[in-house]
Amino acid sequence: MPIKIYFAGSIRGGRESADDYLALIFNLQKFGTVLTEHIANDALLANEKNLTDQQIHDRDLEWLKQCHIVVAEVTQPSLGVGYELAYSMFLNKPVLCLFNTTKGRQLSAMISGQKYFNVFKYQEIGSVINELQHYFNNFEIEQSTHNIVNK
Ligand code: 6K6
Repeated sequence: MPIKIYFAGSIRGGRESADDYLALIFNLQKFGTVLTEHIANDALLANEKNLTDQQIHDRDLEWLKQCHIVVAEVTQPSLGVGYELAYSMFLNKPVLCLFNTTKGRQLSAMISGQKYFNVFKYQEIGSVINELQHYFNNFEIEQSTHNIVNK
């Protein structure tokens, strides 16, 4: 069964990191199915506008429950992403947060101060690709060793 990945990135919080989301989702698709491909795709995102906020919220939480791993790009502050991170912890999902240190921002202490989240700081997207490879290799080894079934 392919790994289901929930990618989180800012939408209404601002789209300054949208190019990074595109590169990240492209690379994440090498490791599994990205449930939230629309986050980097403006055409798909436009379709989302046909849904009510409640439909978006309920659907996204359903995907969060189904996923095996959460990967969040957290450079651009976003209430929605913060909420998804807290919810992921509540659901016991493995979480990898990616933070670009070159954008003049500081990561919220509520994320960097919570040991549950794996925070990877990067300067360019190439180094994230290596980190993803490492992270997903470990995840697969853990899954086969402990026969973890993520619900
Ligand atoms: C399109 C353009 C403006 O609003 C939309 C439709 N909104 C959303 N569509 C899909 N997922 C959403 C939407 N709004 C929030 N989310 C979820 O919260 C995504 O999974 C993102 O990871 C996160 C973004 O939250 P905000 O607060 O930055 O919007």
